[in-house]
Amino acid sequence: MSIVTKAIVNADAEARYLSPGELDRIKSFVAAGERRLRIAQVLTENRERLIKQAGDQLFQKRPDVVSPGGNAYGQELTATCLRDLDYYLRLVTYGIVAGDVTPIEEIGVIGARELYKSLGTPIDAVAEGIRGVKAGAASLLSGDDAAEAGSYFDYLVGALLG
Ligand SMILES: CCC1=C(C)/C(=C/C2=NC(=C\c3[nH]c(/C=C4\NC(=O)[C@H](C)[C@H]4CC)c(C)c3CCC(=O)O)/C(CCC(=O)O)=C2C)NC1=O
Repeated sequence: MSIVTKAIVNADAEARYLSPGELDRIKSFVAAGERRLRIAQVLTENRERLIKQAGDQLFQKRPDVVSPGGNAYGQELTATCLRDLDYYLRLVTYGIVAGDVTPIEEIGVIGARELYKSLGTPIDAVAEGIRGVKAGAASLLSGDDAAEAGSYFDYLVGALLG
């Protein structure tokens, strides 16, 4: 839920107008909207490059995952691994646009640890891959924008590592 929807749901539950505090928070949310959209746009436009670079870095740092017996060994599983990184970048763009980590949490975090455990996927390596996407994203953005985007990647990595 975005901060706007959340405030409306809360206020309506008490059949009241939005409070000055809620209106203030919505005001800052709207004021920062253009910036959030700009960040999401840059990441969306560069998604292929970001994922490819992060994958190359990950497989250099963790050759075990793409070696025989590794969870991402072979063309098909390597592609599935890169797809997962792409999924996570997509969710990060949702979070940035919403100004809220809830979409990332609901779509990509809840149940993920159990899923990866059952697949035998090393979650620390997934986290390493996401950190690589974060670093690539930072190199495309200005300082403030990089920090803003970075906070969503950090949330994701922290939540996956639990
Ligand atoms: C949008 C929310 C969403 C997420 C997050 C998601 C993840 C996800 N990753 C999967 C598999 C997988 N995920 C990986 C990923 C990796 N293996 C490694 O060693 C690397 C560290 C890592 C890449 C960074 C691999 C290799 C598989 C296939 C494993 C297998 O089939 O044995 C699967 C099992 C089904 C499938 O193969 O598609 C799911 C559901 N699906 C979703 O809908």
